[in-house]
Amino acid sequence: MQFDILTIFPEFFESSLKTSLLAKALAQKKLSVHLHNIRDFTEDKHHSVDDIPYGGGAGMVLKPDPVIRAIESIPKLKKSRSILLTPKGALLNQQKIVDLAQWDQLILVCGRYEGIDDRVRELAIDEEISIGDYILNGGEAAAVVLLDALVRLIPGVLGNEASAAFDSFSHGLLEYPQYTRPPEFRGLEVPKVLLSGHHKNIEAWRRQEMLKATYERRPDLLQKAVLTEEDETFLKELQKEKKEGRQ
Ligand code: 6GU
Repeated sequence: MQFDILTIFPEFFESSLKTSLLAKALAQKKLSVHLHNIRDFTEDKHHSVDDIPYGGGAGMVLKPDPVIRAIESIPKLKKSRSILLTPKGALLNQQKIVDLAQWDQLILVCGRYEGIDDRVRELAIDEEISIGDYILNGGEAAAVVLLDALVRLIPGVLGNEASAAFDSFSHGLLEYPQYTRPPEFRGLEVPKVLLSGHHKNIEAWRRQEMLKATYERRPDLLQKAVLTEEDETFLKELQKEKKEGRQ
């Protein structure tokens, strides 16, 4: 998978690309990332990437010409998609990450300042993505989020191929709690079942913990989760306990 990232702060990406799974995927050539500095595509004397907004108002707007020139300079692979990172975009979720993993090339345009001249979107953008309902100073942090989530889905990048498929959100439930040694820490014990070696019981306990966590923290996720009859029975019990607890 190839990423072409358009930004006025290419240095923003340095530490992420040198770290952990992203570094490993780059070294294994399972991933390539090309950083394009929008400022390199300016043609005026001062290399300005922004200008004041027509109609007035605070802040600066990214000029269309350097951004469009930067996009046009990138050699396109067959399955290529251009994405503008903006708080106006569709909210990112794991399903979108899975969909994006099908492309050979993602061109990520990082917005900055108060915005980007809207003609860039009209001329050169296939879709717009936001990573949440809050405002970042620019799309760079969002681009790192996209990269980080996508690299987990590239075959052969995760040590354990199974883990991406069993992540939270892949099955629509939050994860069960994890423990490692020691068995007792500051008076808190690891749940006995996990030390039992009884795989069936461990599996059942983990499933119930996933259901509990999701019920308590993100009940909205339960609508879409794939649940067994046993799961439904357990959830009804939880509901009953909660009601009785309130009385
Ligand atoms: Cl993609 N960009 C900016 N500037 N702010 C955001 C965002 C993106 N997603 C959430 N907030």
